[in-house]
Amino acid sequence: MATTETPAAAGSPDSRSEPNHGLRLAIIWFVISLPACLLIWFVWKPHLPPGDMSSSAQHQQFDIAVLAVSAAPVIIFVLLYFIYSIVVWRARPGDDSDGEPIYGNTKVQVTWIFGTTVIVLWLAVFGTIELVGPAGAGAGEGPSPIWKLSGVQTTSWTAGSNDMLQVQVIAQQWVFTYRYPQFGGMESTELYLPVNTPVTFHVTSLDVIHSFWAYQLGVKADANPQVDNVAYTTPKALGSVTVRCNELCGLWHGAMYNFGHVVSQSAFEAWASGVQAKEQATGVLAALPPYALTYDPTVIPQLGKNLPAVDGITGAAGYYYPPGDPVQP
Ligand SMILES: [Cu+2]
Repeated sequence: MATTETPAAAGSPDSRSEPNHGLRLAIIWFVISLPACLLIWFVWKPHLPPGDMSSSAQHQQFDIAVLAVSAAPVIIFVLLYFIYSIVVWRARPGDDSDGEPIYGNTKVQVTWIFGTTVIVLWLAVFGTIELVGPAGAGAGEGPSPIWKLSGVQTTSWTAGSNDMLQVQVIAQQWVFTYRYPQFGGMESTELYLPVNTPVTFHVTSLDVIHSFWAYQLGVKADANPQVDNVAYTTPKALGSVTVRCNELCGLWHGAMYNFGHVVSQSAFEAWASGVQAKEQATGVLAALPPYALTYDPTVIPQLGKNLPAVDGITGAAGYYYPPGDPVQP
């Protein structure tokens, strides 16, 4: 490439003094990437799913925003290079010459290997830290996670303490029931949670596979029969939560949803003790199976008995495969 005087090169970029394409690309890339990242972080992030209603939701929102900020400059570079090539390096009319043969370019190769290595290592390190640091991804952490729990595991729960609230999520076709072992094992079809309280979900199923997805809490945990799937979160704001089944579980899977409420600690305590007292008085508590981390519907002593039906507060009591039921396993 000592000379550019050959007639065949007339009209091609070689016939002019080449601008520094690398520098040009870098400047354009930076000028587009910087505002894009700022927009993602400061404008888009507050609206990213699943919101910021719990500790796990906040961390998921943060993770998605960090990954978007990491991805944007890469995507911008790819598209920029694509457009720049079409505009600047396209063959001019009448130019039928071949491109110059190229035998490697150490600078490009080293840059490529270095750049892709940095990106992949960054994603691996960030992903690992974010799985461990903020106490899990919102599901599947197990009963004894490798990080320190943000509250104390106790057999009772009182407002204002650092006790972790235990909530058992019992899925069955096609309803979720919530059981509160620290309140006498009372059950409700409505999920109530106290704000700013670390919560342990024990998710299980009575029949087929389901999945407990409390969207705004950033919690999604598989509900499998005979399995106690543990997930942790801390609700950070008052409001309502959509709970959906996220595993195809039969005909009415799409209708398997209800709503949860994050309320103040005192309001929660009043509600939970109230339901407990009511279920004690009506005999629901006595009729429910003893609290366990998993339930086998075929060996529950109450099987087939007529459980007291009390409007609005009975849940898993609704259906435990009575004997002779055609779907009994
Ligand atoms: Cu389901």
